Amino acid sequence: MSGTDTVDDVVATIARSAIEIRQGLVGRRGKADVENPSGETQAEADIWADELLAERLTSIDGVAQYASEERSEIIDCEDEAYCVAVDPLDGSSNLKSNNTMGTVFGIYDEPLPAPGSALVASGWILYGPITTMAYARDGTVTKYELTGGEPSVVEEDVTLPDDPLVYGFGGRVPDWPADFREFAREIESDSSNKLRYGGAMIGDVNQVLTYGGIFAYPALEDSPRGKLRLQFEGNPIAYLIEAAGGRSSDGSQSILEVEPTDLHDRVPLHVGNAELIDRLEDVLE
Ligand code: FDP
Repeated sequence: MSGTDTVDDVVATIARSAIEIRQGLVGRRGKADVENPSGETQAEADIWADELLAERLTSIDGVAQYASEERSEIIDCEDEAYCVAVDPLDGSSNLKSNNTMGTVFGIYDEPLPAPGSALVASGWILYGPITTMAYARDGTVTKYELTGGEPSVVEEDVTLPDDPLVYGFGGRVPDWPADFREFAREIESDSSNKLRYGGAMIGDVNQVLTYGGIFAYPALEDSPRGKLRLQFEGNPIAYLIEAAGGRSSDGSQSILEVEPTDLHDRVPLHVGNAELIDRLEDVLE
């Protein structure tokens, strides 16, 4: 991962920066008294991590655009090739309690906002007991451990385990539409399934990648597009889970097929083992 093309350079830069981001969280756990384009109060660390990634990624040859969940406008660069969308700190409300968080990235070969079908690579960093990266490119997923030097591969050709084990659903239960509630009850009542919900999408999706199962942040009664952002969260997660043999859905189609209308569009997100997403789509029909 030392960098042989623009995509490699982008991923190597994010992997290196992740170590600094992790260390830089110390002293930056407070609120910044500013809202992001989705109306959420930003943490000091959200803004800092976004600025650090913006500066580094826009200086890479071949990067045409940088966009982030934490800024309203796209940064246009002089080069024309790849457009990078990041969620610099996913799950930053976990900063206060010192629980898992992540960094999510998608590399598109079309100007943003772009559909997930324009992704050429995506991945996430997980700030857990150790720092790891899951990375998808050319239909395969690789897991790395990051320590600051060259990322070390811990698993190649990662696929979702065949027998699903875990589930995690975001949003308040009373806010779920009746059909999603029915699906959730069905999953909960199967004694082979265990609840895993930590409040940071990346931590919860990484559980699904590791153990098999399903993660969803569904449409809500008063927010039919759910909470998660299509460019920065939905598409990169869907691309990786599909590359690992799973499925993604916005309720009726792959998230990668959703046409964006705005950079900060939201999307109902459901990802996991194909059989569970098939069942979900049957119930939501
Ligand atoms: P956060 O607001 O802390 O950044 O991306 C948004 C996100 O976290 C996801 O990581 C997480 O799954 C979800 O929001 C949590 O939302 P709830 O507090 O509604 O459960």
